[in-house]
Amino acid sequence: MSELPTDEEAAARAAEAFTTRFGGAPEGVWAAPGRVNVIGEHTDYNGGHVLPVALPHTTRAALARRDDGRVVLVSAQHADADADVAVVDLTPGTPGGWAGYPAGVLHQLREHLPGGLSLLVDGDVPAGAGLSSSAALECAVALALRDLLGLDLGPGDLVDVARRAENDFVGAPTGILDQSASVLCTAGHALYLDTRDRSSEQVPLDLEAAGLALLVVDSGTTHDHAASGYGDRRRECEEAARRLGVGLLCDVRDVADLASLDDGSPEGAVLLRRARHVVSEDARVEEVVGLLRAGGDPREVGPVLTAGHASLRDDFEVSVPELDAVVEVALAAGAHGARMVGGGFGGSAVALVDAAAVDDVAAAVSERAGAPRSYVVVPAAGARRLS
Ligand code: GAF
Repeated sequence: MSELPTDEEAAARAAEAFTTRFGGAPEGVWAAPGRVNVIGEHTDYNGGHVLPVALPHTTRAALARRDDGRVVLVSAQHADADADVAVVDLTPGTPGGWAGYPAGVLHQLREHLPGGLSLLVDGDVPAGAGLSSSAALECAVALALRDLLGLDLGPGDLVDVARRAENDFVGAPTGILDQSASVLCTAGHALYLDTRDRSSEQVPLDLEAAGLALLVVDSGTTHDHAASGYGDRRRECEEAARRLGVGLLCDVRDVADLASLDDGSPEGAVLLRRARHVVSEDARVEEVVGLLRAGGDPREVGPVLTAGHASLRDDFEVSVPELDAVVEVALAAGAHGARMVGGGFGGSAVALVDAAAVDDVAAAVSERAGAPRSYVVVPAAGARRLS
């Protein structure tokens, strides 16, 4: 569990690295966080609800305009992978790698771009751990460009710019969960978001007061087929909705109304399982929000999280043995509930644990499930200007 810099320290570090690299000070430094979703997985592209919190881990973007028609993108975390591209040559896929995410945002806003841009990125959102390091990067750059160029973009517009960068430039067919969390979350709250009409509510989440902690556990695994698996699930959900005659799967409110999907074919059985996860998961979001709003003991949320994991493992089939092991070990070590988070096929899990048991649970998942890192997460602030 590593120490994170304060906003002031993070801004100073990014500005100094920018000056070292580009020979002049940046015009500002912006930050956006990664996220962990409390519950509501694979509901965002089905018109359902999500309940993320922002991580205290952020990605910082230090920017300055330039006048030679080029965008120069450098990252403290990818020292040998600078990108230097003419503004007119920004096209989906070019540049690729880490630079594709900020470049995608620049591409979205290209008609507003000045004669060029220098960008330095620094951050501590764990990459490849299912904690939305890519959305943090996109959102930091989108907010920076809005402020720097005086663009008339509200929070929802920033979410869309960042999400389209990911969908259209990088080519990942994600929903709006990650970018919404990074832009809209506030400290001390979970964001209850209806992904269909975009209405949202900040739900107070003071676990410390209840003697609890959210422990995020990086399983240490990422799987090559994460991207293709995600796309497959999206297509299966669309096909299930089509067969049910609804626009989006979350139009169905009761799993009993999914029975017609099972037409006796293997494919029908698969579609029933996929749809059952989505519809039951959306109900779990409402259940958790109901429990938190009621102000009772947040420990009651635990079994709902664990049920969410079983659904992602058995019905949606996006877990992997490493994540299942983290969940089982965390529960055996005393967690009130645990589940994998994010798209799946690797990445992280979250466990709801008594504050006094954090060290025991972290040690257990490290020793018995091989998890390399754990973080205690207090719901943090969304994207913001640092300097
Ligand atoms: C990934 C995607 F980017 C999100 O849009 C969401 O679908 C999530 O997987 C699953 O809930 O993080």
